Amino acid sequence: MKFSVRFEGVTGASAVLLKNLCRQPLTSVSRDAIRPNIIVDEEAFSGERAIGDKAVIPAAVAYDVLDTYVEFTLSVYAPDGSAAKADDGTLLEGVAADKEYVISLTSYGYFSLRYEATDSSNRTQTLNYAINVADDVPPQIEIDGTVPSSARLDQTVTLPSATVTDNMPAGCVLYVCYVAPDGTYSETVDFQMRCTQEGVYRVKYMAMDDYGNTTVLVYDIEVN
Ligand SMILES: [Ca+2]
Ligand SMILES: [Ca+2]
Repeated sequence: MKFSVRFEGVTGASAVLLKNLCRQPLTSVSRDAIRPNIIVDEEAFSGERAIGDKAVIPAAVAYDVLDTYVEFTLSVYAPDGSAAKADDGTLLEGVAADKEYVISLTSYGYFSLRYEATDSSNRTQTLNYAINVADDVPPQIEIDGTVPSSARLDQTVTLPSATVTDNMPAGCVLYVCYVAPDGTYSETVDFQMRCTQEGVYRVKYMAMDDYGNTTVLVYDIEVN
């Protein structure tokens, strides 16, 4: 390696100390202790995607100051953890990362990308990214029985339980709450509600998934 530097207007005794070159400290240590550098266009992975979209994974670059040999690979995993396939049929596990790939986002959740660059001293740099395929499907609620339409004053009503299903069931929650005739809001405990006022109680079964998609079923119970 050869380069020249020229300074102007310098007077007196001066010296130039070169300490660092492309993140590689210049020391008397002869071994290569610095991991390779990876350059990825991160913008390519930003934002939320819709199911069925195609994602372009641009070609990335890895370099190492002291090493012309860098093994540079990419692995892409679908939300279920399996290795993703590019549209051209390539199984994206440990493939060359300096190539562009296109994948079809056919499942909800996070596709994880892992870049790994290793130099010949076996020093590895890893970068992880994710492509987020937003869930836009609200959960479904199935009531396990029938919500009564009337109750007596001072009765404790046991509401039927409910089953929630969703395309991404992990993280789904179900709330069962009720609004008394005077507007007081309460959450049921073990599906039980106490009817202490005359009038119409409004019962709400509300299911929400991890992405905030919500389904609400509303029932009225007349208390007298
Ligand atoms: Ca190195
Ligand atoms: Ca959902």
